[in-house]
Amino acid sequence: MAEPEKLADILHNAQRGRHTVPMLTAGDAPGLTIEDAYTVQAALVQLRLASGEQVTGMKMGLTSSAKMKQVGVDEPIYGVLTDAMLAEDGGVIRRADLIHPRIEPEIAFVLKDDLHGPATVRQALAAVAGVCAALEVIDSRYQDFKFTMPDVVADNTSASRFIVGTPVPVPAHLDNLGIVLEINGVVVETASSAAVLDNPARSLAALATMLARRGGYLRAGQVILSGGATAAVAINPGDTVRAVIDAVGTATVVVE
Ligand code: OOG
Ligand code: MG
Repeated sequence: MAEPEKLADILHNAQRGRHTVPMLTAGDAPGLTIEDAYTVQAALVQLRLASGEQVTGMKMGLTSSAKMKQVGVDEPIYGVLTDAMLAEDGGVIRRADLIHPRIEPEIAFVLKDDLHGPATVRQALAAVAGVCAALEVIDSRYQDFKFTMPDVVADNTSASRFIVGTPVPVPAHLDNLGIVLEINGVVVETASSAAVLDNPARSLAALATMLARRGGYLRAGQVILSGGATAAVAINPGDTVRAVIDAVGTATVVVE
């Protein structure tokens, strides 16, 4: 592989310059493995930290068949969330800051304790302070939003913006909650929380387990996105987007 720092630079510059780049596997790093890709992702996050951002959470991706089908990649992946990606619930994001953004409704967890993997669903839930409705804005740095699994991992799993609603205590059952994505009051996608690995708490446990393989863990206070339950939808200036999740609540953002 080319130097991870060099590959991270390509993606960092694309994000900051709001332009796409060819897939790394199609040019600078044809033999990029998943393992290498997580090293590139870590270097990419370092570039953000060096410019003053702080890690505030993590995200799972490709945890539902709707998402796997949309992008043609069929294994869960994870990425890192920073404070610069967080938009306020009910707040505004600017289309002009982004490349070709898409939005998806998710269930998020807020942790009250550190969580080390490998973890069971029960252990994962024991570390949870609350559950929130969330929206994730993904914005692949690759042309036409097309990538292989190592490419999307290196690109911090397309992470761009996220919005979390008010946390509520963990509902008794998380495995069959209705999830609705509305744009300008019109329902554009619906799903059950079962779409996310049968239960979004399983996604949280799987994340802790995957992180443990690289010596990482989840920290108290972090927000964890469990993965989109529906396909992601393109957003445009003027859109008001809302995720509505049974027994959990809502998260809203306005695109200007
Ligand atoms: C990769 C990110 C996937 C999710 O929730 O499944 C993701 C992508 O679709 O660009 O965030
Ligand atoms: Mg997502």
